[in-house]
Amino acid sequence: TLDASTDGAAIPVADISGTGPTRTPVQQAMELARTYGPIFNRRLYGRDILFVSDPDLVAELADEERFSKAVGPALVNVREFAADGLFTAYNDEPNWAKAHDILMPAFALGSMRAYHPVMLRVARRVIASWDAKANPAVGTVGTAPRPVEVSEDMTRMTLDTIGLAGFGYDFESFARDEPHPFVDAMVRCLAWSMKRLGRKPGADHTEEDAAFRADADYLASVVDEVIESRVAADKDNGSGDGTAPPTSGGDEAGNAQSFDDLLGLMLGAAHPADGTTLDLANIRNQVITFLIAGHETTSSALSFALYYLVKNPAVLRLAQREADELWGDDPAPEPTFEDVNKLRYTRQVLNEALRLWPTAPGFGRQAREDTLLGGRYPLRAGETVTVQTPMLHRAAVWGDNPEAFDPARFAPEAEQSRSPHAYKPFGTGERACIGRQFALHEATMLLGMLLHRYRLIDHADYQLRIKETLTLKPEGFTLTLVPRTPAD
Ligand code: MNH
Repeated sequence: TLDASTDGAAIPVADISGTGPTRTPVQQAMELARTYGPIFNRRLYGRDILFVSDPDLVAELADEERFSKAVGPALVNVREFAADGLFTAYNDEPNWAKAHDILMPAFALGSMRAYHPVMLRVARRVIASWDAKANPAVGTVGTAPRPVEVSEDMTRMTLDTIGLAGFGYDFESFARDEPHPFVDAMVRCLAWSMKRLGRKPGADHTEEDAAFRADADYLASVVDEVIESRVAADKDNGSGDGTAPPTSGGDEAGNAQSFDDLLGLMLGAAHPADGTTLDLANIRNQVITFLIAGHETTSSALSFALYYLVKNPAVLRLAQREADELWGDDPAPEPTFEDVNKLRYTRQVLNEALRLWPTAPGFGRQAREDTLLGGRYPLRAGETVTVQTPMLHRAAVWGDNPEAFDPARFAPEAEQSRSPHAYKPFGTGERACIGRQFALHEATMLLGMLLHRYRLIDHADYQLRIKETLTLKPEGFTLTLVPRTPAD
């Protein structure tokens, strides 16, 4: 395939067949990049993945005239349960453009205003849960605060948010001691998709595949419940045409949803150009796609941000000061939509966390025609390249100490002087993340509220351990909390 026998330059080959796949292929590929450089072929049992992390090469890969999204081997596996949903649809599958056009208005900047009340309502669930652990109940005075499981609680928050904001469905994750079963089944489906990439030819995987099928069927059954509960609510509202918002009477926080949420759009809206709607099979695929894409990566981004904050007290101080400037000593402020946009430094904290650990740690691009990447690496039409974002985000343009956590890298002046192609946590081009503003609004608000309210105590001197299931998340990260006083 790609070697010095062509006219182009040789691409190093890192053959890992001897050691076999690991449980942490992303971190392993980062090590390989440190050895082999910013372009290399990782070979496993004769199958190659071409990794690229050089900003100039990535700038080329981002050129939509020459390259487009590749649904690479990992996403082909995800298609087993998300099929032609937005994330995993092939570029030329008609349902991609159709769903994209119908759903885009729900992700325009202005729509975030409509999601704000729901996001706030769920943020308050985190605080109620953390308060209970920070302040041991009366009668237990003197007992130590109980630790919170950070990744699990961030997942409760983001799952409830996408459920309510997208579909008017309440997963009620904070009322459960264990994560909602949807989360476990989803994580196993993602892990199956990842492990399947490392299969040794000829080995028997019947059992794993049967377990995967059962999980995928369960996910589909949750989706059916989400859709059915909406259709039932619409009937109760006397509309019956699928277009009525789910909570037209307003929810417990008194915020009426006056816009069509994702499900409302999909069930009711006609395509702006041709007047057709999405079919039910595709709507199911979109619901499962949004329930997964809409919570898993945002949750982990928040967990990484909290991890770096407790390890960097000076940064934590700055972020706390920003929240304090907005909300003063009020222990229970009512953040407005505008407030969240003012949390600039807090947003930089999230950007920086996503630089070091982009929670969707790569994306695929494919050549539209035969081409030479960087003027020297030959690629054939259709050939897939994986942009290795964790290493792109540590390239020389990030300075001498790329491992240092420093949100000042995302100050406006710093951003202007850096190539936009050095930072791609949300992918690129027309297939880039549709939920970016949604994720950042939700995460920035919660982070601001948490920092304003609590002192975060790294009681166990947590050492970062990253769990990989296609996505990345800190594993076993716990904190204890002490309510802040004005003196803090
Ligand atoms: Mn999201 C695509 C990362 C939050 C819904 N997302 C992508 C891609 C990346 C990504 C990278 C591009 C993948 C590719 O090129 O193959 N997404 C993130 C990260 C966060 C995130 C790091 C949070 C932080 N994403 C969200 C949220 C939603 C969402 C929140 C929904 C509410 N993302 C999507 C969808 C796509 C996508 C849908 C596919 C878009 C398309 O191809 O049209």
